[in-house]
Amino acid sequence: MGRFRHFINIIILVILSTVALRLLFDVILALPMAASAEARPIDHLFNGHFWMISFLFSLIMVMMIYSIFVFRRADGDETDGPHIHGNSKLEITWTVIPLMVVLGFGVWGAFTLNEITRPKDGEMTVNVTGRQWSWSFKYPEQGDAAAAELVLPVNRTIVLKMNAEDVIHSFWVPEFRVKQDLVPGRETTLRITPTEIGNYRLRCAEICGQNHTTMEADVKVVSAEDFQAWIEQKSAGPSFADMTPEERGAYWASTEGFACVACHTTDGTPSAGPTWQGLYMHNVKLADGSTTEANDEYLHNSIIDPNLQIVDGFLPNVMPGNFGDRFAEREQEVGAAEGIDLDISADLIAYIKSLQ
Ligand code: HEC
Ligand SMILES: [Cu+2]
Repeated sequence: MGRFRHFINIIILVILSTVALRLLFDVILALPMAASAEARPIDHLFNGHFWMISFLFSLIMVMMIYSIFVFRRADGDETDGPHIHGNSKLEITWTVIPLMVVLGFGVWGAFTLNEITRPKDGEMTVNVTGRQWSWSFKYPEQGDAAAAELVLPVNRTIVLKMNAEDVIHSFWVPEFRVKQDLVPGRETTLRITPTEIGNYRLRCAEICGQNHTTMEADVKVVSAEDFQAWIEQKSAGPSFADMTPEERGAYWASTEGFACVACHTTDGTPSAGPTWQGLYMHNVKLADGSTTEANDEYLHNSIIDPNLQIVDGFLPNVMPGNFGDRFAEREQEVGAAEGIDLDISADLIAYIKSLQ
């Protein structure tokens, strides 16, 4: 068999193997559905990479396996193989071609990044806050409506202005493809143009402590009319004056309020923080060995100044120390809107009291 035949055989095998691998990737590395305009150029880039990976793997494996079988030593052949001292032409080729390909992918990637991050017409801003271990969203163009779920109108570019309150988090909805870190002390932005109405899940993609895996939020892409209706209903908000202190406390503890539930349960199981079930007026063992009664004053101090007394078996500096300020801000907002005097800490204590 002439040299030429081996060439042809290898080329045919490499082509077949490349196509087969690329098709296999569609099954084993299948991407989730694409639900944003940004997903299209990114998926093209993925496609290019998948072809390149399939080709390179095939090129190396086909040549290796072909050689093992076709050029194996014949029975009784004890001679040495030929000595080869480099091949400049080959070496220049296998340096220059990969260099061009890598540069090509780099340029393609830069164009893609520019396309998905550049400002678009008719953008809408949503403020995103991430903290251990919850998300909250504010709509500054819709009267600062606040929510614990991210509701977005379809086919409109959304600019997420993102801030972290404690450590680095990362905003990631796989169906939107794009992903961006939230960094304490620095606002980061991310642009998304949702194209498919539906329900998705936001998850934090940066390991951020004990309850990192539960740092999720619902994402709903809805029609423009449904978005308007949702905003109107959100802006109306709950009427705090009509609620009992326990009801208000449950609301403050929820992800809609201050997300205490990211660390505290009401069913007896400890989480990052102690459970609230049966806490009120029971004895609490503290880390310094002493015991104290969980009365109103203790609970109030535990909420406003959590590092003052640490519960035995739990860590200091996990519970945020800024609830005092955040409560005062909210009390003022609600006070201005409803003309009532709120005491959020007292509401929370009333709620904890009810969890016997
Ligand atoms: C990021 C996690 C986290 C969040 C969010 C959080 N806590 Fe805590 N909490 C803790 C930890 C950890 C402790 C135990 C250590 C300590 O005593 O400070 C604790 C302790 C407490 C205690 C004392 C419990 C006991 O058994 O004596 C109370 C009361 C409390 N938190 C209330 C709240 C309230 C109210 C909120 C929401 C406004 C809240 N916490 C939000 C982590 C958290
Ligand atoms: Cu996180």
